[in-house]
Amino acid sequence: MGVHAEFVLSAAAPSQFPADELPEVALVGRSNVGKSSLINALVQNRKLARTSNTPGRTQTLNFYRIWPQGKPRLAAAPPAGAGPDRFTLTGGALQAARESGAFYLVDMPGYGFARVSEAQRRQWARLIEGYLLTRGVLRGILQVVDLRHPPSRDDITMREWIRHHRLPSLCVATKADKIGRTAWPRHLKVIARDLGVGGDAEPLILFSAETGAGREDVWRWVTEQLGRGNING
Ligand SMILES: Nc1nc2c(ncn2[C@@H]2O[C@H](COP(=O)(O)OP(=O)(O)O)[C@@H](O)[C@H]2O)c(=O)[nH]1
Ligand SMILES: [Mg+2]
Repeated sequence: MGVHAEFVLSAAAPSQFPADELPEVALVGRSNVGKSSLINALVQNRKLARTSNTPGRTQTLNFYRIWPQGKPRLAAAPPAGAGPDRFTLTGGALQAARESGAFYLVDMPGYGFARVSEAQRRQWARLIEGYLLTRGVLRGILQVVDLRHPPSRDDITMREWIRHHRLPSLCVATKADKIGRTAWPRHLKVIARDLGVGGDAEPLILFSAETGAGREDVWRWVTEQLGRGNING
């Protein structure tokens, strides 16, 4: 059976985050960089996460539940009801999820789109920082950047923040298919230099949602993180 992935919920505040305590890996990166496409490519489902050409403004965290070995039949439909509880796995379904290594990929709202107010920016920072620093089940962060361009000021700030807080992270340089292969090493070098990534502690991987390049590497990193402890535990 292949990987099964399902959208679970969008959360605008911590009270709305899933409560079933499966481990989580979060994706950060600027709006339109390719976070949703990376999720779709990773689980090989083009229709799971919505991708778009226009930078989205929704300030929500989107939770996708991933079943690496397929979804067991035990995991029945969630009970009806209101609020985040209705998405929460319980009993036999939760047990099955744990045993089969299910986890969440969390698509974070993109940073660095131009026309937002200072108040919106602060709200964004509170939501993101609150999540990344206090989420007990968080196991790692995928920072997504564009292989074609030098990292933006926001990419650098994000990387420094991740490093400052010693959070385990993988830097993924995506859209590799948009430039020629012979240019890859040169572009990777710029990203490694500007972000200080590429070593063992903060690895750098080339990716393409279009061709699937780097998919196995990202999957392996995520799997390794899931086998480790919680980072805010
Ligand atoms: N050619 C190519 N296009 C990509 C890739 N990743 C994302 N895109 C495109 O870039 C745009 C933004 O992608 P999306 O995943 O929605 O970005 P997000 O805002 O970070 O979630 C969409 O038009 C995608 O089809 C990639 O690896 N290769
Ligand atoms: Mg997206």
